[in-house]
Amino acid sequence: MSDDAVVRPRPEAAVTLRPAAGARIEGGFWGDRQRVNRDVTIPLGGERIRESGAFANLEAAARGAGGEHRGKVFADSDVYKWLEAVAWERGRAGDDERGRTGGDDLGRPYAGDGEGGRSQAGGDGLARAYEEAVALVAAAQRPDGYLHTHTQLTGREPYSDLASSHELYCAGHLMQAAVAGSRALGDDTLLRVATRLADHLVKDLPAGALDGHPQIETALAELYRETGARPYLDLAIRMVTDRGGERLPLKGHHGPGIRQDRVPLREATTVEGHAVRAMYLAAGATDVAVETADADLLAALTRQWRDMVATKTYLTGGLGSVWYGEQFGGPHELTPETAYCETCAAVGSVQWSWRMLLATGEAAFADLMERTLHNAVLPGISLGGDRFFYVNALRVRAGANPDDRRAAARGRQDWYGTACCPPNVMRLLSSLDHYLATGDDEGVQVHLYAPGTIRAGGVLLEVETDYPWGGRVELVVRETPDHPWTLALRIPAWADGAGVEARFGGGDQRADPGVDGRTVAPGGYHRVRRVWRRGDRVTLDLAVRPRLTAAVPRLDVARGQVAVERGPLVYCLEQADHPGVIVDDLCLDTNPGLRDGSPVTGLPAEVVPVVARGRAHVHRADDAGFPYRTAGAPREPEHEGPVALTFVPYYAWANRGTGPMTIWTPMH
Ligand code: FUB
Ligand code: ZN
Repeated sequence: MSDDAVVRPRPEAAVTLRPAAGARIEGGFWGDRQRVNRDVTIPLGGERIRESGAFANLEAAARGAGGEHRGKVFADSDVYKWLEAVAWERGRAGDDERGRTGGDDLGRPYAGDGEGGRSQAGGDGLARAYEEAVALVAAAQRPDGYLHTHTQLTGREPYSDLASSHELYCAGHLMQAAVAGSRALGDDTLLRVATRLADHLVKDLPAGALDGHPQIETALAELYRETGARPYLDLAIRMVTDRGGERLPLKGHHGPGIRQDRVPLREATTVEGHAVRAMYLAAGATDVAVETADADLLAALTRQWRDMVATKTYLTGGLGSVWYGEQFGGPHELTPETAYCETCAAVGSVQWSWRMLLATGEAAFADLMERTLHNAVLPGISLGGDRFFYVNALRVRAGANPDDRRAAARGRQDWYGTACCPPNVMRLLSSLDHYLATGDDEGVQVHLYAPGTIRAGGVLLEVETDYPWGGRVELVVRETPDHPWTLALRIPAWADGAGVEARFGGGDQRADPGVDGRTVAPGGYHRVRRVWRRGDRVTLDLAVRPRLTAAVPRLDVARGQVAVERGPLVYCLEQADHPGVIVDDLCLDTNPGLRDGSPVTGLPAEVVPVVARGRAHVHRADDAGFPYRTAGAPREPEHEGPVALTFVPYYAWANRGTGPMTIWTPMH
């Protein structure tokens, strides 16, 4: 995106923010991940959350009992995120029952009264578990609408410790679950709970009060969209405006930045502090900017987003390089082995970029979403869907200390005492269909490529692809209005050499300058406007092939090193593929280059590895002493070689045991 790109809020973006019932993933890369999410992760997550005591807290609150609260102060939010995931998932199952082309339109999903529509699909155990949990949440709510089990069970005064209590953070997650229940299932049970709590906030929250952990801002905006109740949006506006005034009390060594309270959002030039909090706040502020057509606020957010991408984003899209306080580091402080890259921060980043995309239509936002989804969200969950990473390091050294439960060196974990990440991945995967495409008066914009269908404004597109393994995407027009409309296809910034060609049905075989087989420019949308006919077919070739990526010099921890990427996927060297050598010692020969390899043992057959030739540095006996020597002093032999290098997609690492791994590989 160029610096002078027009930044203008588009109030209609609020409409497209509604989930795209008409966009539907059917199998393929993401469909597989969604299937595992539905069949393994969501049921298992429900059990783990029950074991953590979060349901017991709600039961105790429902009984009006005081006493012990189990788990973290934000334990309620685990239940709410899980409920949100289940609601979206059940909505998708409902789509199955309606048939593939069901739903209404990108802008008005689930419209109508559910004639064959909102079945209680997923009909079975999941539906029952959902309904019981919703009833429990409703029962736990105080008669005056207040709800936060930690406060209720410990008898603390509501809203008396907002800097730490996470009361509004939990309220926000409840609201998002409620919005999902309403949109996906047409069920307003949770929505009624959420609006009573929101009304309590509007009435009883002390003037100027803010939560130490932003989250509620975007939730209030969404609740406003769902209900039309303006006070909810007004409260979100107030919270976004008041932020940055150093209002929150400080704790320990932390300054106000960690709680996003150091610089007012309109003045901020970068992101700072706790990465998840920063992302959630930015997403909420973008909602506010769009709803109020506030161009200044959107310009400030754009500035911050650009600076984040330019100086504080890992190659994976991961965010946060400082473990202390789970924070952003300084510019270009992007050390691979101490990367924090919390999975939740990646989820928050997708949410923010999605809102920026809707507000501006700029492809750069979709580019970051795609990078982050594949390489920063997905690594947070195992291929089997039952083990998780909270922290996503870009490098693990031989002998790395596995003591901290979050340490990548310890491998994926069954669950975490702070279990924010797993249910965040669940809700994102179960709602991923919503992020594929948008529609407006111009036509249809396709942002992410997955097999399935896209329905918008009288258009029905069928998409076939095995992306990201292959770069070919076939889009077939199945239904179309008679008037001209524009098909906008995102060409990712990495897609040098991408091409588009078309076959028009309906007897119209004229060449079209937009689709004549020529190469199209990466880093934007390729637009084709015409009167379309059923059966028209556009083929996009995104030229997916292995490539080498280097970092700017200021990112000195990566100087002299390269990363392998292929399409939207970042690759890594993993110990499992390099017996007899240690990954820490490997370096890459760029001659004869990179090529696609054959399937590797222990990973699904469709995973395309990248192979290359490399060498291993010799680790000599005297290297085990003081590991420094006079610069330039001869050291023979330097290398053993050649070594066959196998790079695998980073998201798939640590599924075959945990050992050394690196995304950046030295060139010598
Ligand atoms: O504070 C709630 C969540 O716990 C944060 O978003 C995560 O970073 C973890 O600290
Ligand atoms: Zn998390």
